[in-house]
Amino acid sequence: MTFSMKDELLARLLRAGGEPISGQQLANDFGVSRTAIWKHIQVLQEEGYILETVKKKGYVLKSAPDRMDAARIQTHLETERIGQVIHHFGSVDSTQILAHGFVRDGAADGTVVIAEEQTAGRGRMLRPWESTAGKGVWMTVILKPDIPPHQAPQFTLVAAVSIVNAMKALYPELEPEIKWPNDILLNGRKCTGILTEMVAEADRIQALLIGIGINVNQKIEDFPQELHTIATSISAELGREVDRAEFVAKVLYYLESYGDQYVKNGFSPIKALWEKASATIGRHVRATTLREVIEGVAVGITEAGVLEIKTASGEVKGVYSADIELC
Ligand code: BT5
Repeated sequence: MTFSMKDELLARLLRAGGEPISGQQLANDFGVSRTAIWKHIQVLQEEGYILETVKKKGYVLKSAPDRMDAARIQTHLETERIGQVIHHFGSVDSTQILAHGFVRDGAADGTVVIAEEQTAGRGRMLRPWESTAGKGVWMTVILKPDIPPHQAPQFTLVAAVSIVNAMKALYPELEPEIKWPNDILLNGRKCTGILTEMVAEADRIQALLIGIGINVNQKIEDFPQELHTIATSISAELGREVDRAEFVAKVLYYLESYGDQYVKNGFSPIKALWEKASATIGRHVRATTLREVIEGVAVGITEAGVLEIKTASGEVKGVYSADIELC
């Protein structure tokens, strides 16, 4: 794992489980001065970590705010690649924009860019994505799978299945459903959106940027008025707040496991999981594409992840990309 000095220090304090660690010990271990350690302790305090100095014994972590610092996520991480490098930010315009920069700078496969707040979070076709400070998971996962560019959209479905399974694993009382292609619904309201972008050459993917926005600890009143009836969060449905760092680690675990399975064994196993969680299949839908509006019954998805809609005339039409209304 790649840690910044602050994260390394936080990881040590978390591992100490309430026992004091002396400033001198930390200074020796990190090969820096005690003043340097103290400066990082101050940064942690400014971020809301409550640290006490026990005389002659050292620093004790008393309580931690709900934040997604790399060290916090990595305490729960069960992956080999995804999340080994995590860039965590306070406020950014969009993790997607930042991730493009990291890709240009040669980011490793599995690098995660995550923020507490986005001021210009975006959805598909540059629609705004509401990203309240400290309440959600706003992250972009950079992947470098060995697949041809035309398979990239399937990774949206891989990500959807991963998030659904992470939710079910940690909060079994929830019943998440996937609305093709990129929404996850809880009780019919949108809780998650996924935006998959790609940097590619003609026949080779250089990097996939999987943008994931999950409403976690918002109350309905935290959303802007226009989302009050269409959006929800994990905590609004559960009736309690949850630990975002633990949840992120679980999402990354399933993303690695299903992503690897997809690259190795193809789309079939993912398709089966996707269909199990689908809110779309078997429903009457209205699909608005860039060219037309198609109405009918969603009958399935193909091996390529294309949605098939059977219209009133009996014709089955394939939809590659659209906004779907469940009628
Ligand atoms: C999406 O677009 O659903 C993809 C959203 C991806 C967001 C992530 S956050 C991390 C990364 N960085 C970014 O800048 N983006 C990604 P789309 O299907 O186009 O849906 C957008 C629509 O969802 C908007 O027009 C609103 O109606 C609605 N919406 C906006 N914010 C929402 C929220 N927080 N919860 C539920 N619905 C929302």
